[in-house]
Amino acid sequence: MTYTQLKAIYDTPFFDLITRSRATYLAHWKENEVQLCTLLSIKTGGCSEDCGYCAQSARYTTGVQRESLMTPEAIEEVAVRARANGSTRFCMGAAWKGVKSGDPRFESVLESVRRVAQLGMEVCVTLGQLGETEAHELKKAGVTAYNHNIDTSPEHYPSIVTTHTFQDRLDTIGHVQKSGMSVCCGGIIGLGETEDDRLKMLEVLTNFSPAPESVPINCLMPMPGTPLEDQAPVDIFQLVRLIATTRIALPKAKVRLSAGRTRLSQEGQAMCFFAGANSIFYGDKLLTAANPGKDADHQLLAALDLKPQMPFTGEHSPCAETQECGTKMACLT
Ligand code: SAM
Ligand code: DTB
Ligand code: SF4
Repeated sequence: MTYTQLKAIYDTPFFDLITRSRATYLAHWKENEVQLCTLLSIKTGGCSEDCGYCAQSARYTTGVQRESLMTPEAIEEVAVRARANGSTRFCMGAAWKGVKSGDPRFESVLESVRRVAQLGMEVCVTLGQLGETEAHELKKAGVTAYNHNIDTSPEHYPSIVTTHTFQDRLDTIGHVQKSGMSVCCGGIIGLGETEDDRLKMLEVLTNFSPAPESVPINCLMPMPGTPLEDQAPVDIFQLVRLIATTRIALPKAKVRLSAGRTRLSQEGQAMCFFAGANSIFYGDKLLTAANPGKDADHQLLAALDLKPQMPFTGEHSPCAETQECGTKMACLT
């Protein structure tokens, strides 16, 4: 789609826009089902890059403690718990510029992927830049989707990051597409960009071939010590408009209401789900930033009659804590 087409959708009167996006959602998705994804930072902090929003960049003093790469055993343990708690997607993130085939750390990530892939969840990784070889190795190990966000418009990108380019991001996405892994790609709003920048970002996403499998929409978590620490929260109606426009433009993509939910009201999140968001990160931590805890999400989804997406394999397993099952929220407790 072109920017002009997207702008026409985005500028539709608010209630007409969300009515249309809800209809698009209903035509393509199981009604009222939300995918729960667990995020795990498998290597934290000390990153060479200067992304202005990120607490893990070594260039800023943010209070994030550097941690070395987790072992496959430790990662597998967390993944097993995530599955028991109802997650159907497990996403492993690493704070580094990129990965190289043959590097022992990359070999260790491949082993972690092989283990998680056997648990019957979607396996997602976000490891920064990669080439064709690395993409094929990840696909072979069992990765379903590679998360690599374009984050903002091509025009705004250089004001946020200077250590790599927007084109570098697109090149990695090209290698992921070639390997057969799905692309999970979205962005962040609240970086000081305009609403037009957001639509220009969406224009790039809608022109991917194949279309992205999922689109994370992050609202900036302003991390102390980063250049963007003082950014104001995003206007909720602008967020809902963007989600609705994304749902209409990419009807088959999972639209993930990602970082920043701790700064949204429950009513705001409800509007995002109505407008077509159908996936969230679940658990009290994102990579380093806060996320609403399990209890808050349990309560929110129950209040909205939203059901977590059922696991893909085997029986609906009883909740790890209560060993009860049978209600729509049992596995979330
Ligand atoms: N290093 C890899 C990369 O840059 O692709 C993977 C990890 S990186 C932390 C993954 C994504 O998290 C970023 O592209 C960005 O969209 C999101 N992110 C990072 N810090 C954020 C923040 N403070 N608020 C919202 N989203 C953030
Ligand atoms: C994405 O788009 N959002 C997630 C996931 N992909 C890797 C990361 C959000 C990070 C929020 C900031 C933090 O936790 O440090
Ligand atoms: Fe590094 Fe990724 Fe953070 Fe940028 S977003 S500083 S590449 S971890």
